This record gives sequence, structure tokens and C-alpha cells, in this order.
Amino acid sequence: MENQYEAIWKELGLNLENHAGLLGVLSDAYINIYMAQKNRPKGMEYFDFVVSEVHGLRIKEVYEAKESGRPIVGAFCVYVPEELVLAVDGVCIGLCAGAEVGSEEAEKFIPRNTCALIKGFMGFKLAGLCPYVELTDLIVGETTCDGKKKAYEIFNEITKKVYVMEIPNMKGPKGRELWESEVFRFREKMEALSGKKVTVEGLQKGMALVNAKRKALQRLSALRAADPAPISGLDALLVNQISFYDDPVRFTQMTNALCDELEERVKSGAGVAAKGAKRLLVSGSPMAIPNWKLHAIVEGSGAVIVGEEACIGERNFRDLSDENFATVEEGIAKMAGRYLSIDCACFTPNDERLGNINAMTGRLSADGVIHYSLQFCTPYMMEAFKVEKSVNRPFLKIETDYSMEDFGQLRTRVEAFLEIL
Ligand code: BJ8
Repeated sequence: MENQYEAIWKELGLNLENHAGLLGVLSDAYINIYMAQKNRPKGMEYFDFVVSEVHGLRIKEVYEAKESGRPIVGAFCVYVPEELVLAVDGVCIGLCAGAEVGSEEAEKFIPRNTCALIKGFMGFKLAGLCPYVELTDLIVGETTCDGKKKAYEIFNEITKKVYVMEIPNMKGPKGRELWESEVFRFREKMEALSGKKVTVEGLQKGMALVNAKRKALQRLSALRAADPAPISGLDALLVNQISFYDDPVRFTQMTNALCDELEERVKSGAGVAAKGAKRLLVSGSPMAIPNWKLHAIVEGSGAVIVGEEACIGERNFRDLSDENFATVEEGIAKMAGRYLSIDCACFTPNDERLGNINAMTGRLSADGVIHYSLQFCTPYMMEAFKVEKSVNRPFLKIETDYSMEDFGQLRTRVEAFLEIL
């Protein structure tokens, strides 16, 4: 029987055979990793549904938004100001890929020794597997790490719709000035794309939507401080991954409903792991959906992950935008400042990240820190040196990719680490 979304996939030019294979693998992995967990909150049913419809219902919604004239903007970095996309009634979708797909295709354009995240997004596009990329009117890149910067040049040759924001390397006055001017340039880009002006009301509405989403994620993060943890790291990671592509209003509502349930769990002392189970903070490169490998290993070994110091995690929602402003210029300048406080390892120096990691380990009562870098992710691999020196907890450094080849080896290392905690 033809899938009800097949007509859309065909129209978007997906490779239907490969796509069916991908959905099959994704569904098996989800059943094995997610549905095998015990004692999950009932509120996770919504997020299970979203995953089951990742290339279905959500694609239909974005497709219909596009048909109605709303601009669809794809992004790969938490530096891209979603507020400005929403200010002109656009839809913003995170395009990072967390699976090893289309590597052979990708390696025709980029070196083998490229991080899995870059290879993943190139591979998904080249293998005809990503309906989101096909639906975008604009793909926003940024000058963060060298790999991404150069990959966007090639991605633009392939897609013809990449726009790059220049992100400074340092946060001094000149860097701030450059970044602010880039956010203003992005405003112009969004106005040209949508044919709408960014107004004070539009910007405030965009900020209110994004801030509400961030507040719901902050609430979830705070609840994970309880012992026993009311939610697994796997489930919390999934909520964070979904925050990048779900409808922001519905996502916020459902995350808050999940948090209401978790609050009740905390009050009654109920949790997903036994009280006193080892608690870990994961810090480093982003884990895009469906990258669940490390969390599955750690939680399969009896510990619980209580926080992600990463862009798919705390770095995405730690700070809110200031909604009090009288002019668009004032609002954008304030918002630019909020974005520049993000502590990505692409900046030098990046000492605020060390403080943030230590604040998280304290607040979440983490017994240890696992530093996670994707292979060839130089910024995070390098910064691990300073992180290790600064954390006052047992520390394990991992470098991996999206393949399952090192699963057993990683499990052995994680188990040995848990024993010394
Ligand atoms: S703000 S972390 S989302 S740049 S994993 S592609 S860094 S080699 S994703 Fe990132 Fe923005 Fe920074 Fe966050 Fe390069 Fe590393 Fe690959 Fe990475």
C-alpha cells in the first residue's frame, strides 16, 4: 500500500527506495533503544509520535506552510536567530543529521576525515533522503568550524540556496560589532525572502515563541536535578532533538505537560533509575537526531545521564532574549548580545564554557563528566584538554562517530568509568 505521504516525497524528489530503507532502520533503532526503556513518563507518548511522523505529518505541515507562502528556513547552528524567521511568519527547521547515511556520496565532495555531522547532512541530501532540505527556501550556514565553513560552499553548489552568516572567532568589541551587523543583515535577508517587514510586534512575537520554548526546556533541565531522576537522559535528549523541527507552539505545550508530570514524579520520589544511581553529565559536540549511541550505552549500563552541555541541550536554551525594547533596532541589538553569549568551542578563548560545565555538574549533582567529541571535530577535541583540567569530577573523554562499530568498545570504557565513580 502506498504510504500516505509518498506523493509529497515523490514531488520533493526523494529516492523512495533508500528512503523506505532509512525509515525502517530508524524505526527498528527506536523500538530497540527507546521502547525498551522501563517506567517512561506518559508524556513521552507525544514525542514517540513525533518520531514516528518525522518524515510524515511534520513534513506535510511544513509542505502546507510553504504552499501558503510562508518561507521555510533551514539551519545547522544555534547561532541562527530563529526569532527573526518567526518575526516574518517563517518556519525554522534544524537540518543537522545524526545518522551515517550517504557517506559514499558525501565523500565524493568532501574528505573522508570530516566530522560525522557534516558528512551526515551532505549524505542525506546527496542520497535523496532529506525532505526538510528539499522544502527549504533558504539554508543558513555560518562561519563556525572550518569543516562547516568549507562544506557550505559545496552545499551551495549542490542546493543553490545557502546563505552564510559570519560569526567572529573572538568576543571582543570588534567581534560584537561584526556579529551585530550580521544579525541586521540577516533581518534584511528575511525581509527580502518573505516580502514582509520585521516590525516591533513581529519581533516580539517571534521572541515570545522562542523564549517560551527555551523556558520549557529549562524547566525540563531543572527537573533532572532530582534524585531519582524523573526522566532518562535518552528521553530528555529526544525532547531536545525534537525542539529543532517541531512546531514551536505545540512543542512548548507538550514539553510543559511532560514537565507537569515530572514534577509529580519528583514530589512522590518516583524516577526512572533507582535513587542513588550514578549520574553523569555529557559535554561536547552536538548529538543530532537519531544519534542516541552514547546515551544508550550509559543508561544500558545502569547509570543515568542528567544533562547535556551541548547545542542539542543546555547551550540552546540557557539564555533568553530580552523582550523589552521599543524599536526593531534595539530588539535586534539585544538579541545579538544574547546569541554571542553562547559558549561554542569555535570561539577563542571560550572560558565561559568551563564555568558553565562546573555550574551544571553542581546543580545536577553529577558524579562524573563524559566529554563527547565527534571524530575530526577539532574545536571540541581540543577544548577537552581545558575541560578536563577544570572539572572537579571524574572525567572520561570519548571520540566517536555515527557508526556502531565501536559500540562494544565504548561500552567497556563506560562500564570501567562507572566502576570508579
Ligand atoms: S554553536 S557546536 S551548533 S557550530 S561537530 S560541524 S563544530 S566539526 S556543530 Fe555547532 Fe553551532 Fe558550535 Fe553549536 Fe564542526 Fe564539530 Fe562537526 Fe560541529
